[in-house]
Amino acid sequence: KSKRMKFIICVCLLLGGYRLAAQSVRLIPWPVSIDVSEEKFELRRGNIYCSEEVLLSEAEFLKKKLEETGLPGRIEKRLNQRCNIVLQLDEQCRTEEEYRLRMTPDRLTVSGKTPVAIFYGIQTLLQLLENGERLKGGIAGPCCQIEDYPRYRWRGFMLDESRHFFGKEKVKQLLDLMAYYKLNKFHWHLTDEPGWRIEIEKYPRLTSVGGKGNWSNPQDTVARFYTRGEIKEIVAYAAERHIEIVPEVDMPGHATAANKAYPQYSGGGTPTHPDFTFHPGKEDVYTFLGEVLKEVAGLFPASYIHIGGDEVAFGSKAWQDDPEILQLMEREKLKNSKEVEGYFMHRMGDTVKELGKKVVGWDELLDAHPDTASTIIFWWRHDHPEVLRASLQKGFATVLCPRRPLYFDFLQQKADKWGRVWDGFCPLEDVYAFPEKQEEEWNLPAYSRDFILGIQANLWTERIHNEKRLDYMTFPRLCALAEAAWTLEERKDYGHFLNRLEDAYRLLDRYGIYYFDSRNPAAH
Ligand code: TNX
Repeated sequence: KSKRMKFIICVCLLLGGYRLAAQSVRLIPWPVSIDVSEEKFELRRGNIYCSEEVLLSEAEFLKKKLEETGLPGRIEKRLNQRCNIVLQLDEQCRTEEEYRLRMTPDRLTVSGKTPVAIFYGIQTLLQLLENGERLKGGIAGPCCQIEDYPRYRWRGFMLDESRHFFGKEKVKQLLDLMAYYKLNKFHWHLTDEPGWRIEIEKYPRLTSVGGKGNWSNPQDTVARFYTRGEIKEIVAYAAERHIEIVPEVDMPGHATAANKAYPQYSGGGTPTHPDFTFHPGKEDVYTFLGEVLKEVAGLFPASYIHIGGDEVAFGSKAWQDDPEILQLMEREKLKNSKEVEGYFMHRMGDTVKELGKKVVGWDELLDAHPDTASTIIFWWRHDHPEVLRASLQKGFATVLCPRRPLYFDFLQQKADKWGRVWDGFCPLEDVYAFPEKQEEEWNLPAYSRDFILGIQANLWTERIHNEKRLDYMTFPRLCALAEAAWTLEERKDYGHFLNRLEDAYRLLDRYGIYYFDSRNPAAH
């Protein structure tokens, strides 16, 4: 009996020891499987070998990052004794993004089926180095064997630069951090009421006139926007980090900035939202927006264009007594403004498809009955789970970005002073627990879950008037989002995550980012 007891105690100690060892390695997002051994690696330089030419850009990326941490790097032409980092394609991995990291004291090997998988292996490696033990002229840490792949394919973050404009350095910093935490879609909200932020060659007034003004200061006299050159630069920067940028041109509502530049396309609005809509009854409007989308499609290689479609009712009352819209209604047998909106979205959706792209829209787009094969729905109205159910039941690829808990313009706690509230807050813990915590309320049929493409957080910026505020509202919620998007449900553990956040805080300090500190959540 006592022998058996001893055996059980031994097993417990071993397992406990293993758990502790695994927990001493701190990664965000937490991987699918990790084994930590007693052996240690020591890295004093990176002699990187990659098995195929397609991996060269990943090797270059790694080399640059190693140099930033003070380790000299070089890319080796042939596999030899010196090579202590090996990147290699491996057909055994099942999915596109799945990678493996094998470590021995003298070699770290990252493998995967595709360059993107290798890229994620590199991010994991960089985190291990970031959190490793600093030696004189090197970094050491325990050898780990990791197998990893994401829970969701769409791991997104949206930034609204119409309400306030932040510029390319801030965007690049966000892309850096997104990549580090394995997020892969950057949704760029570039047009709305206060400002139009993307240069369109054919319609220069969109930026020269529409680019002036922001939420805090509508009278701002400087036009703030991205030139075509800057857009290309940022797209390339994101591509190096395997982030796809999804541009949004919001229509037919939220169109005020464009209408300020070209009043002939305005469909009117209300006293609180003047010139809020594009005019759905004028053919010229479809030509104008078709040209805009054509340029946008040329600038962004992503296979999607987001055409908005949200909150049109804020301005479409003005349509009710417009003679051209009444004519359109008669001609197309449309009964009300909602159907006019559907007609408009259909036509613009067709334009997007003709450009060879998929249509992305806010969940109101469902009312226009788009086709399931080429449309992605963004469910944002958290208080309408029936909309999510409808989207999934009809088979639409659906991205979950409900206001609660995924709107990062919403406050994280009661004490915070400046931000939006919607019958509650969006605390770190709720972001982390998404979607399991909410899922019970949605009542989704099991099969319909397969249509959930992924999750995304949205940073609207009416109340984000400077970079410091942007940082405070984004971090570390972005880390929680990343883990919610990547880590398998059964591997999530909030306590463990808070522990690992220590490393994120150190990194954010180094970046000079002003974040919400979960260890000391004072009001800001
Ligand atoms: C709703 S979400 C909006 C945005 C606002 C946001 C503020 C959505 C599709 N439309 O225009 O900025 O709420 O939280």
